[in-house]
Amino acid sequence: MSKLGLCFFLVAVAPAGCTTAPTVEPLACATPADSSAAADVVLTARDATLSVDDVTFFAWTYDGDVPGPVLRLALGESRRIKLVNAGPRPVSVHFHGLAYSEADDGDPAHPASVVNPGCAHVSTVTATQPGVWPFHSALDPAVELSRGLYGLVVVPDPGELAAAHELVFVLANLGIPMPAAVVGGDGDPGESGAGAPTFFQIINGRPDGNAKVIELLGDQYVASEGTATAKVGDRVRFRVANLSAADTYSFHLDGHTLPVDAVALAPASGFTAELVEDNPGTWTLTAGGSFATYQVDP
Ligand SMILES: [Cu+2]
Repeated sequence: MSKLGLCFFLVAVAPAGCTTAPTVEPLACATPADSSAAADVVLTARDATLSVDDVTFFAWTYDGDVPGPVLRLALGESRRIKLVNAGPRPVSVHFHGLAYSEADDGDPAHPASVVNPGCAHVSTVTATQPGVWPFHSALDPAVELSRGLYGLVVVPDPGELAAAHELVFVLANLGIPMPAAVVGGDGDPGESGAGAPTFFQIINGRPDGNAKVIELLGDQYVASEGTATAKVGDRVRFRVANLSAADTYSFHLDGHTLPVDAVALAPASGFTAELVEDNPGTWTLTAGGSFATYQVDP
């Protein structure tokens, strides 16, 4: 086909112009049957822009937000977890603390679990020990974690008492912000951002006191805007995890004594702490350079 003919053809299908016409071959799906397979949980990888104050983040996400979902599995329970890739680049999911077969590892050495754009993969995981366990994409974890591609699995200890409030705090950093004006630009806008900060410490996906509230409601963890609250006399359980790629965070809650006052959390580690609330006030919960607010009513 002549160059002119090709250009005419492209104009016909793409009115935006015929300057560049990338002919990208779709990548094959490693596990094509998984696209229509049943699952207990579906995670959808997709890009999202998150705006906080005057800064916009170009994030890579599970299910459109950072952090991704917080799942709850009973000890001994197995789940089929389907990762659907609605984003533009390969993605995976790699679980900590759960049992799974080698093919579901999610790293590049296990190609069945690498999910190309438009594809899906079902992993079967089993909760074999109580804990607060991260999951994340493991194709280039340092980059993927700093973009937001992570979530949590909570496996409650069967001996735990019922709590009035169970609050989740995910400590992390989001490394690639951009000014709002860059959103929608050509190429990968996340790489732009002259004059913008280049690094944010975040709690529940947001910097500087904007932490989302992630709370157990019934048997699901639900994220919302606002302030985490409890009242005097409530049993309050905290699930805390560090999803940064390389930074250890010191987690501290003002006005309260958790089992240890400041918990040093290495990357990819988590803990559970609880208390019976006895100290009314508006308290600050700090980790690294970020904070969240926790309000205790009398
Ligand atoms: Cu990991």
